[in-house]
Amino acid sequence: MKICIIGLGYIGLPTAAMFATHGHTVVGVDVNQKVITALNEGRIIIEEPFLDELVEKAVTKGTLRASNKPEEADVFIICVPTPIMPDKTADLTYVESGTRSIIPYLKKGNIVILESTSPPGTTRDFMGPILNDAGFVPGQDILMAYCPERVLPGRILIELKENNRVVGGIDEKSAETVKDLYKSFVQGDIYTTDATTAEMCKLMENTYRDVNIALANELAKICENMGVNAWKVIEFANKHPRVNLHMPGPGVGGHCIAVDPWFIVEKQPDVAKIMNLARNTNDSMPHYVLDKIKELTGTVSGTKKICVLGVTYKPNVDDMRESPVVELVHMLKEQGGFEAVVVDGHVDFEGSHDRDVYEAVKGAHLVLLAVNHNEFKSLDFKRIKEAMNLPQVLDTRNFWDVKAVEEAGLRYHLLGWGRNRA
Ligand code: SAJ
Repeated sequence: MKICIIGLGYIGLPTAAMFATHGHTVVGVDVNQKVITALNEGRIIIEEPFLDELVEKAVTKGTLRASNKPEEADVFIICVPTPIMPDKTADLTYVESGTRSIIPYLKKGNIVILESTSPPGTTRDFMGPILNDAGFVPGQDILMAYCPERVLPGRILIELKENNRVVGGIDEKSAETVKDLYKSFVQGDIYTTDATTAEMCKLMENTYRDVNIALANELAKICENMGVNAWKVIEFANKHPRVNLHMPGPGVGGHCIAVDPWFIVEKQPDVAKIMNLARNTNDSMPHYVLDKIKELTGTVSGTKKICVLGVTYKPNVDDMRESPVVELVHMLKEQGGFEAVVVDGHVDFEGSHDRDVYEAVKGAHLVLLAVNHNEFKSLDFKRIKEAMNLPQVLDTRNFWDVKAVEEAGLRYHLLGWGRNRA
């Protein structure tokens, strides 16, 4: 089939490359000229394991190319962002413009698929009427379905292939046809249902994770107050066959988990109470860490230098979207009295990319381990201790070995461990 994919971001591009290497011809459409130029030269501009090779293979084979506008095809897949607005409701502007952009190229019998994470009802009640008004009755003139992605950045290509998927059709024929299409590269099971159920499913997967992380963050605060180590509680409680406590941390980032629960809350604000509270609990974590930083540097007179290790929303990715660490660094600056020096080779945040850890810790009053990137695992703690003005670390990820850190002469503080308050 000829497939036209609208949006070549973290999901659209890998999906395009998969279809293009599994028997289909793909044209990817994006508004960003840099993405188009790179792709047509067989290159990519994001960091994702194996994606560069796959894209190069497809472009060389002639089955994948990019353009700045849609063209006629058998299938249209919309993979655009659905950002969140200040009032915590979904901004469907790009879903709308993406949908409208395909209308001039649409023919009867085509398949239209939405992949973007969207509030329940978006496919049937938002996209459907736009296409209907343009003369294409969904289910009658065109097939239409919602088919959410569920991949983890850093493992996108593996998960695109191996994960199970849900396809929500506007009718049964749409669901079955789209299921067959994705079978070209999906090795996991594909389950079919209606579009709104599939939308709710996608949102609930991330909400489940968000609520569980909030529970872990609440536990971390409780344990700090009670002189207990939350990480030990989690480790041992998870030995129970039906318990899977998540991990505390400086907050929840990324464009999925920190956003998706709001898309359910916006539809049912009076009912979705736990989801709302969990979001607010996780959003409070950067403030909580800020208070800890203030506490640990309270004795320092003059500017307090904080060396922040990691600024991405999670380890080993080059993505800073909704990163709680970015928020924390901004808060430190707004406070006054703090100098924050960030080290992160995955992204360039105020010079973080080329900064050396041992240079950055010089004269610092606290090292904050904010993101557990692999390269921060085995540092020379003695060297760090010698360079610092106040030799102490705050580990927000339970990443370092307390003994190794303390043997080097550094004081070790762990988020969620109230050992000094026992
Ligand atoms: N985090 C914690 N504690 C934990 C787990 C995560 O604080 O125990 C934090 C991370 O540090 C990070 C944030 O949560 O800031 C989110 O990271 P993540 O690895 O949990 O998830 P994402 O946002 O990278 O990807 C999620 C995945 N959803 C689920 O695992 C249910 C992925 O499968 C989805 O495809 C993706 O959202 C998406 O696109 O919706």
